[in-house]
Amino acid sequence: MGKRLFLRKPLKADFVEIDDEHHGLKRGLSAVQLVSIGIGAIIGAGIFVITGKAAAEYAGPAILLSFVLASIICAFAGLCYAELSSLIPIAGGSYSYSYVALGELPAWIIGWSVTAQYLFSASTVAAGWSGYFKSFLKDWGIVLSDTFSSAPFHYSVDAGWTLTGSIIDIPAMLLILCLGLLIAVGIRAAAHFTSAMVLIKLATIALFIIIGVPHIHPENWSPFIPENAGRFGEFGWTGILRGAGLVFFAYIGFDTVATLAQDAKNPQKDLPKGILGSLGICTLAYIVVSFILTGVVSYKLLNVPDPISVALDAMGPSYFWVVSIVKVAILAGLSSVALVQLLGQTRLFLALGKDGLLPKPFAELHHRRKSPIIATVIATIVAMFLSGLFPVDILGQLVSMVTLFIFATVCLGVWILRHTHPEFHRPFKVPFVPWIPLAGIITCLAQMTMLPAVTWVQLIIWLILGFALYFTYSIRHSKIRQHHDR
Ligand code: ALA
Repeated sequence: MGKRLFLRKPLKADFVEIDDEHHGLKRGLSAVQLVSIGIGAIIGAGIFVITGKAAAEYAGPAILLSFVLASIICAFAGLCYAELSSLIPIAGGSYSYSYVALGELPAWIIGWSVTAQYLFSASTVAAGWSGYFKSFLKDWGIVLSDTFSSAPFHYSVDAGWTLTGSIIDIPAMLLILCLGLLIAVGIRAAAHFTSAMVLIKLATIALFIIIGVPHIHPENWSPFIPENAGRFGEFGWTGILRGAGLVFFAYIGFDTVATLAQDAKNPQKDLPKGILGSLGICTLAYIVVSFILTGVVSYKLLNVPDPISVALDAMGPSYFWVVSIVKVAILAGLSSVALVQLLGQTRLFLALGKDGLLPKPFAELHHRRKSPIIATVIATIVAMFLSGLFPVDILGQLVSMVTLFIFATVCLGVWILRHTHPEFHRPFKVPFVPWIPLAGIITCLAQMTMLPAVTWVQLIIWLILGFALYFTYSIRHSKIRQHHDR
């Protein structure tokens, strides 16, 4: 029994499908194109939304150090992703890598965690989108009632879960609904529009920097590292660490570059350039933006869903047009990130359905549109519900938690496969094994311990649900088991 829980997908088998799905993208991607795709997938609610809460509650102006810390963890994990995706070029990302490296049960746990990552991050970004949408409308004299445009629940370490008086966040839900419809009609190409968004996002950031600099009040940076409030994670050095756990969300998406191993012209050289290049550029952008943000307004004012708006509004009415343009660009950028996350979820459901770990309908394609229609409907409904009810920070923290967990497993996978399959051809190899994978595992686990206790509770509940589903359904329908028992 124990052994069968860890049945591995062989690397070369009839039922391991080579991933042709992402070949809608041009083959022969250069390093520059990879960097651009990475930036397109990375920049989103992390910088535009979560930075505010992380600065206001945990790190103060030192939030920029949190960004640096988080980027180092991502660099370790990014290299490990690159090796696995070049070695195991099949659909499903980290779920599939773990199926080959670690076996079925760990793969299910990862697949289930990636489900949380995608669904919750699509919802996080949608909730962030709603904040900017309201702020944009307000500039034009249209005030949406909070009752129907923000989450009914709020969580803080001091007060625990409280009711906000709102009922539901309808704009966030509508955004998810529209994206779900786009995916349902088979508009996979829409995902590629993320790379087109790169210029818009970078231009937005550049504009924010240019108009922000003259409005900096250096006294807002003092003290740069606010004194610890007497509790772990509330300012001081532990606050920087906890802030890093939160803003880690801002870097999610670079793993997309790693999944393009088959499309890169020269994976050995270009993948690390793509991953580290996009991470490097985003780190720089994040540092400068957070520096200016906390310089223009006091970090204490940033605990809102649209912190960039707070800074822009503080610059005065003469910037009205620029402010409106920046807000529209942020709305467009956030929509594209949410789209990619939701799309990723439908693909993952498809992979889990094909492997028999989720019911068959998850793997069914619409006869004409060839898109996984049931998977799309389910993912859309769940994400709508999450984005309508929960606040950005709670959703974002859970996403950071599960992503760190996934990254640690990916790093472990590299190490294990070097031992079990040293003979396989690896178009890209992580240097200094086992040190880099080990550093990845340790830093991810350390970062997980920095996140608030409530996030651990959520992770544990999510994993218990996953185990329950596995032992009641998946174990009896798994394709690989049926293949093995034949
Ligand atoms: N990194 C992405 C964002 O910040 C998920 O929205």
